[in-house]
Amino acid sequence: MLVGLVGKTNVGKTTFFSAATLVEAERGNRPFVTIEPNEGVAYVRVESVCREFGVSCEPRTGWCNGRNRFAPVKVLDVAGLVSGAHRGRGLGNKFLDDLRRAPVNILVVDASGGTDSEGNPVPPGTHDPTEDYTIVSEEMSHWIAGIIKRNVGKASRRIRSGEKATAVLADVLSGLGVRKEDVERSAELEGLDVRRVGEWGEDDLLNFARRLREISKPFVVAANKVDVPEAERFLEGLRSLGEPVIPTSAESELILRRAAAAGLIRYEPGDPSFEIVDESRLTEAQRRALKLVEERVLDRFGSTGVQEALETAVFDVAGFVAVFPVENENRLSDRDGRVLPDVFLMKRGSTVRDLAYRIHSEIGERAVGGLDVRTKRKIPLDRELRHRDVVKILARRG
Ligand SMILES: Nc1nc2c(ncn2[C@@H]2O[C@H](COP(=O)(O)OP(=O)(O)OP(=O)(O)O)[C@@H](O)[C@H]2O)c(=O)[nH]1
Ligand SMILES: [Mg+2]
Repeated sequence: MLVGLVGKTNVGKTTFFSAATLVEAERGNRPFVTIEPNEGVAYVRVESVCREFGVSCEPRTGWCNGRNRFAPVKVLDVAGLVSGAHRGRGLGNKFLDDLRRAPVNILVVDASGGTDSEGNPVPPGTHDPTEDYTIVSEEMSHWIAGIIKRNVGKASRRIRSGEKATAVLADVLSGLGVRKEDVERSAELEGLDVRRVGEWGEDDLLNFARRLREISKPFVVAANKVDVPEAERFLEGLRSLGEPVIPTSAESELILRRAAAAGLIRYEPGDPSFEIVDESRLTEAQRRALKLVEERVLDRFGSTGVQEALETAVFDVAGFVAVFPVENENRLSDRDGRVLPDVFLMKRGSTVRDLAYRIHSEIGERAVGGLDVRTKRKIPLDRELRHRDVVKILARRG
């Protein structure tokens, strides 16, 4: 599971990335600091099943605090965009290709209104951040339109030779996770005939790409820099854009995660508060920074929002479910006795068979069904997985 971070330049994407993954990467208050993408692992919370079964998790990756199991997701931070990127402005938009594999993107905007259209710092409150949103959704639409354009000759030939038009176009865009239904729906909404894609004008193509972007590349908007008081006035406007909006302070999350890693505070991602371990170990500057995070972010918004943005993206928007595979249904362990070693994030609609293949292709081939460990009932290979299922795969001997 990959979550992409997109946005205008200088809005805090890399800060969000570092806060979520604790991977160091260059940040700075100027446009185009990031050039090459940064990839790291963040964790989303899944209510753990260990308590219910009276066992203790022994995660291979991530961790469990008895309440929540933290499941790994990859996060990709890419270069920033400016308007006209598809015409080569700024760093262009070709790097969006890196986001092909992401079923959902977090669109980071500077909700404080403190960066202009070009990503230059301006006084907070002077730039409307809904424009940050428009720049990115438009550039993503141009990116999709560009992919179709590059392939339109080949696609038209395939259609003329009898292949179904929607299938051909979905195939051209399959790297983006676009499905036939998405192509059909977008064309229908725009009143376009996919069989004649070769004759579409620029506007037809772009309108089609906009629809397709909405349907197949959804956003969660991270309204970032809410620690800056001016952000308050822009939240309503951002909420009217029709996408989920999560107020975030990536900078605050980074401060908290680092302080926790250094043993200065007790804090887990997503917590509404933190606890100072030992006052005397804090410098005056650290004490002041933590106080600001508490007053300006945690007390007002309930959390830094970074965790909530990730979880909204993975579970609510991309619709993934978390599944716990086990080999021993009594001990909830793998073959080596390791208790609840994994939690897999699986696409909505994934089945017991998909889980078997995810464990190992050979297990996938030998699987004959599953066991729902909660009910101890057998379940068929085509049964859809549900969030927090605990499943044992039943397989023929190899
Ligand atoms: N006040 C405040 N500043 C933030 C926050 N997040 C990031 N910043 C600041 O915003 C500036 C840009 O941060 P980056 O993370 O480098 O932004 P980016 O979107 O990755 O920028 P590019 O890679 O250059 O496109 C830096 O000065 C950060 O310290 C936040 O939550 N609050
Ligand atoms: Mg960056």
